[in-house]
Amino acid sequence: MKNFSVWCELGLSAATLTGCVGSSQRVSLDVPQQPNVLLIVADDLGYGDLSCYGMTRIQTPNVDALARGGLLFTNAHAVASTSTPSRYSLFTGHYSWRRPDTGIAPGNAGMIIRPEQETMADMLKRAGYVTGAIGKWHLGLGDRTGTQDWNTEVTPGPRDIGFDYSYLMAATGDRVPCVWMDNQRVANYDPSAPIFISYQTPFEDEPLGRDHPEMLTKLRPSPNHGHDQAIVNGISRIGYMKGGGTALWEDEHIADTLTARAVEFIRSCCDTTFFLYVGTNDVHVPRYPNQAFRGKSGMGYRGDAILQFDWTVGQIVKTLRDEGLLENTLLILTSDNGPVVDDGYADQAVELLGDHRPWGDFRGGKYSSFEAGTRVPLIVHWPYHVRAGKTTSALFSHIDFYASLARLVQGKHFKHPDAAAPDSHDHLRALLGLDRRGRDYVIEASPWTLSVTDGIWHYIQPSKGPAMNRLTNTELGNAPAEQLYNFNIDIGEQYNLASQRPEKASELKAILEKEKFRGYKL
Ligand code: NG6
Ligand code: CA
Repeated sequence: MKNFSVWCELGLSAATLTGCVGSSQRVSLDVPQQPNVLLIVADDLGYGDLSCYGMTRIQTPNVDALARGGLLFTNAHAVASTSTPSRYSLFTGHYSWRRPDTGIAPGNAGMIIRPEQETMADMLKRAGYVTGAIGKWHLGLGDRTGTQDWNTEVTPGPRDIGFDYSYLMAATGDRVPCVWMDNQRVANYDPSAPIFISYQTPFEDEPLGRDHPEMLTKLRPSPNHGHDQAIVNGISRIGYMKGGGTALWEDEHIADTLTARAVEFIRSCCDTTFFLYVGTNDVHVPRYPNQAFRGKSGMGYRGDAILQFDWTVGQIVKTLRDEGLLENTLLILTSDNGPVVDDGYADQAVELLGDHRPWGDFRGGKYSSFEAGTRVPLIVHWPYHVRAGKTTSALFSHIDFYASLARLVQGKHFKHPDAAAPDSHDHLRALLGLDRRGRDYVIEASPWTLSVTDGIWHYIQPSKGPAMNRLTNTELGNAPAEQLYNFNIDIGEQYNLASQRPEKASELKAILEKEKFRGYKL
């Protein structure tokens, strides 16, 4: 009953809940139970990449249906404009920029979140949830970088930070090892092909993409991006790899593999409350979608990968519906960072982009301090409690998932363990569409600097970083002087008002300084 009181405080109604539909019967519960929590994190999916966010070039009907049945955020933010720091903060409620070691992780990185650190999965597990992580990880596995033995159990791992079950890509599709990790062991391990990984030295007799372009039957790297080392499945990667045999993944089956695992997990949790994180590989490079989607968007593999992402969402929702779980599942769909078009492979994303704008009306993209770096899609769907078909401009940050979910499942008087999620605040009311304002400000991190927005003004701290990522053709927002933009009159961040509005610049700078000073260390 403790959750009932939480919901009453929030002004929500208690109703009869229809529980899991087993093979033969429908169970009616007359007290509310905690919702399942399903967090779908797309990779590099931009604010403008979904039709419910105004895209017209291709359609994402499954995501759009979620938006129609739930709440769509127009001002939601990832913590950082790249994956590792973004996901680190999402899971821990600790700003990645407080740590020097949360940059884009190599595939052989040691586990960045240490077992003693609290995560969202730990918190939900304590609240009685069965927890799972499926898909893209990119938070390191094992004790120390480069010391893992991939032929045995790799530990520590997700199990040590709250996940009962995991089925993961260690890093990204473009980095070795190119195998699935099933509960911290290589899935379908092939004993005839032991696995060795190095990010320093090539293995003798293992052909590299840079020397053997004729072996790159599926994708070739874009000039100067690298991605020309180990060849797996006709695609060259970052890093060196030997072995793997029949355990090596096939890129065209990454989406269906992780979708099948997610469907299985949901079905297996029919009688328990669950938390499932699904990190899709779509729409990260290398983009080599399933045959069912290749060539279907007319925008090249990037567009096809968006269709594939939408399919994954559709399969997950269908499973929830079929199992009678959709009504009481809090489904959150978002992206880890802003979009990028050419991120390393000649997949025609640039040539076929046409008038599609993955970044919406915002400037920059992945890697950037400009707004498109972290302003991401966010849809919240929970038929039992979230009103359908609403849009909210509440300012929301991934940093607050921990505290908001803790509030939901543990109630107001729950005390976090010491040092848990120190930067996370409870914005459950905004997350559920009951508070139209949300946060007072959001801090955004790029690999070079920090910025802060109050939803109208955006202040970017001076930085010595490059102005452009010339490889990806992204404006990074780095400049030696302060920048201040006003979204009300200049959504594309073209007019720097720092010298006209010094008092506003100082006000936002002071917020950043104060946050930096708090400086929680773990
Ligand atoms: C970059 C890679 C890019 C991508 C990114 C990580 C180069 C030149 N580019 O360093 O291809 O892998 O890292 O993307 O190596 S993320 O979405 O996982 O952060
Ligand atoms: Ca990403």
